[in-house]
Amino acid sequence: GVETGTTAAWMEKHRQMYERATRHPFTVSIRDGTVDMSAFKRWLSQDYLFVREFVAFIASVLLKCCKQEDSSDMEIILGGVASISDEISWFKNEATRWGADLASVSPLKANLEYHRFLQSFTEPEVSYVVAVTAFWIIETVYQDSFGFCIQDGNKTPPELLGTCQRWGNAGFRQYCQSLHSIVDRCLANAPADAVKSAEEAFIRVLELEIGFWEMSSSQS
Ligand code: HMH
Repeated sequence: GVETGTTAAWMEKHRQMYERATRHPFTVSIRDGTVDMSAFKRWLSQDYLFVREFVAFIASVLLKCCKQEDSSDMEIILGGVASISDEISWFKNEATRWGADLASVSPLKANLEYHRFLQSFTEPEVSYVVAVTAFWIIETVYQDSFGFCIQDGNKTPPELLGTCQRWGNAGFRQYCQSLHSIVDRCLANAPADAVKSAEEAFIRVLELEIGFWEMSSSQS
């Protein structure tokens, strides 16, 4: 039959959770044009803090990649490092536009929980395959969520199209596909215990992403 990667099997097995992360009422409300703008601003400020933590995470993935015998994935991951720099500037501009004060924002519970998860990857004991799996699914949840907001039939408010395009554009989709290929190749060569840890990280990211949308859309 057709050869499918390990990630395709996970996507099947955890489909419901993947749907909850990528078709969350918050992002669907952006697509429907019914989004509560105070929720959007909360998401924006909280995601700025997330992205600042994400820098150290990507750096740790890059470091693990460079320590591999075959470091040919380096260019793709460096692309992620480069785009995060642009992303931080984008958040600052966007916050100004929406009147959100980034200097005074503190991370909410779900965000702190995500920070702790990201920080755990800086341990040298965490293998490259597990880290790059987490990296791929973190980026993919945003690509799929915001990509949906710019697909046919959307009623996304024009002032939010820039946000959706940031993660929904073709270049970002291509970058996620490159990460996907890396993950499937690494998993194909990984020992069973590493594959198991990678699947656990995959599930944990989905849970944390759901929690992040929940935090953004509901005042708690
Ligand atoms: C919470 N997940 C979260 N924020 C992001 N910016 C991304 C994923 C994608 O970079």
